Amino acid sequence: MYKINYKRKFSKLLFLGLILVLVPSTLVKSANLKATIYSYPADPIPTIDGKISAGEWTVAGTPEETKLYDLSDQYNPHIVIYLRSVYSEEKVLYLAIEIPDTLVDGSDEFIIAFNSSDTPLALSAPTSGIAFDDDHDAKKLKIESNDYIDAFTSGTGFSLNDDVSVSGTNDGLGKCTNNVTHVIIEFEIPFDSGDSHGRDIAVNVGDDEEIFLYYRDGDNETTYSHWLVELVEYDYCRIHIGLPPAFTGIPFWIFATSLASIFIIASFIKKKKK
Ligand SMILES: [Ca+2]
Ligand SMILES: [Ca+2]
Ligand SMILES: [Ca+2]
Ligand SMILES: [Ca+2]
Repeated sequence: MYKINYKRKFSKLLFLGLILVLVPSTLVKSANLKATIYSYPADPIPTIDGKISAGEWTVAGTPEETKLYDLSDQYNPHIVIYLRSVYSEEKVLYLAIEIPDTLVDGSDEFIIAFNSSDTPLALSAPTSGIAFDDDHDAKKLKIESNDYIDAFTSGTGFSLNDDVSVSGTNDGLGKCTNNVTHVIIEFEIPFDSGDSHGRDIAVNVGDDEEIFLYYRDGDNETTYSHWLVELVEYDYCRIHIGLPPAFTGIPFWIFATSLASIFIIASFIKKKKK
């Protein structure tokens, strides 16, 4: 009589299950870190009005650049986004983002997705095409109406679920303006809102947080993102909450004062020798 080998059958099923779980994430060939945005202690605390006022973001230094690619053809001209960040003692993260766009349309929108779980931010799923991985915190800003939406990735394309739709809370604030050449966006995001329903980030000073950017330029019928469709890869940036390594050892003013002192002493010795 033919006997069913349950052990063998179970191993086969387990193997198949593992393959199904692994396939979507392994389709992404690589994730490329393109820029680290250091978040500096705020001075002053920015006003979230979508305008970069004089002196408001100076402490954050030169903006970091990152490219976003046309989703329909990554070899079409890309756009370059500029990012700056500061944080306050009240544990709030601030971001200033500049996106080239000359005309504001009702369908223009920006998404910043945070890697708030340990899986890759973006993936290529065989059934739904390109997509965000699910359950990552994301903040969306509708450019024309200035509607800020605290959300999280759904795992289907670039669509998001609003935090409030799952009993979460709308945390943070976002505002923008257009200065003819660029859309200027300012965000304030709490380090840790405590909203687990909304999959919100939970960070502290010294932490790194990966981000993936998306911009829909509706009037140009073009969608830009960090996604490199043809290469099945994606770029991402990292926000480091705190100063760059060069600044963490010795504060710059101590370094500058020490250097000046050495110079004065050396000149004095030189004069004496004469
Ligand atoms: Ca401002
Ligand atoms: Ca536009
Ligand atoms: Ca959220
Ligand atoms: Ca939330």
